[in-house]
Amino acid sequence: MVELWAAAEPIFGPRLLRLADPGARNAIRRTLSMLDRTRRGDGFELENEIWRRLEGCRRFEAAGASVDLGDPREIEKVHVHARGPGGRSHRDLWAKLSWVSLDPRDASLRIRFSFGSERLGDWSRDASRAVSADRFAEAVFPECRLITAHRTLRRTCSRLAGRPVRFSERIIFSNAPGGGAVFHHDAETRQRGVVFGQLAGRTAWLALPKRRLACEVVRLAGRSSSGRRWDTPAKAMRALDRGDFPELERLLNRSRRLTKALVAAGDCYVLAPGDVLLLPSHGPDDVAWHSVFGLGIQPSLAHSYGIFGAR
Ligand SMILES: O=C(O)CCC(=O)C(=O)O
Ligand SMILES: [Fe+2]
Repeated sequence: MVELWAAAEPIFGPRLLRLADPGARNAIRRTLSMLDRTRRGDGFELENEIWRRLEGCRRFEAAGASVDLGDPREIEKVHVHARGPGGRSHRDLWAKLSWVSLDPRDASLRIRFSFGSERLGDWSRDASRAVSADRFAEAVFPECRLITAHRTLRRTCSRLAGRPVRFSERIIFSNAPGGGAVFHHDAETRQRGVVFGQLAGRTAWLALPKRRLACEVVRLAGRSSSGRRWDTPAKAMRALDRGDFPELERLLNRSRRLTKALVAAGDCYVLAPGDVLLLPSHGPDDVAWHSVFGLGIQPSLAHSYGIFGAR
């Protein structure tokens, strides 16, 4: 496993999460029904839902709701202040509900927990406020504990990261059938990887280290008319970074040839409830790239957390 992690290979953990627990089952059912209400509209407001879920919890104080008109995918952002122990408080923690895709046919949703200014990247600079945002996520969605309180999973991530870890920048994903995320990576400063836990429904993943993906790009398209831009692995790595070549985008996200080649090479994972996928990230070139598709006929539910070194 250590070798896979070092090579930025995804690590699949089948049937790891304890979904039989009745509390967890109820929490998952409740969240799926909340996401259904979001899709239907019907006057659903995340703000009301959050305050209902936090009733009697004195650690968080309402701080309003907003919508970023510059982000076409955002539906609603709910802000709170946290009352910390010893009077210490953390201001402007938030939960942001948005569509995953810009494609109106894709009803996939996500809820991200973070704090402060998104555009200024506050999340990357304040570990103690991040821990408050993690607690906020856990207070609203107790099913977080399926991952955060999983001793073996936590121990494994710590062993791989070489130090104790915290799970922050939490995102809840609900992929609609046929919807999901195009090829991307999650390399961020200080983020050592991502842990993704499937709680309901199924998702299919194409996931592999960027260096191997670059080799596939060369093999399948390096001799095409515009392929001179990616006819060596080194050039393909840079082309992947740029992300603005329509032909490369088509190959990555719309080509049967690439999908077939990756499936044949063992780079496709189908995640069922209870399964976990770890996506290592050691830097911009040594990171697992991935794309995700919702399977089945119902929207899925999953949690995805950034893995960070704990202080
Ligand atoms: O489930 C999705 O739509 C995307 C998941 C993902 O990219 C991640 O967890 O890093
Ligand atoms: Fe991702």
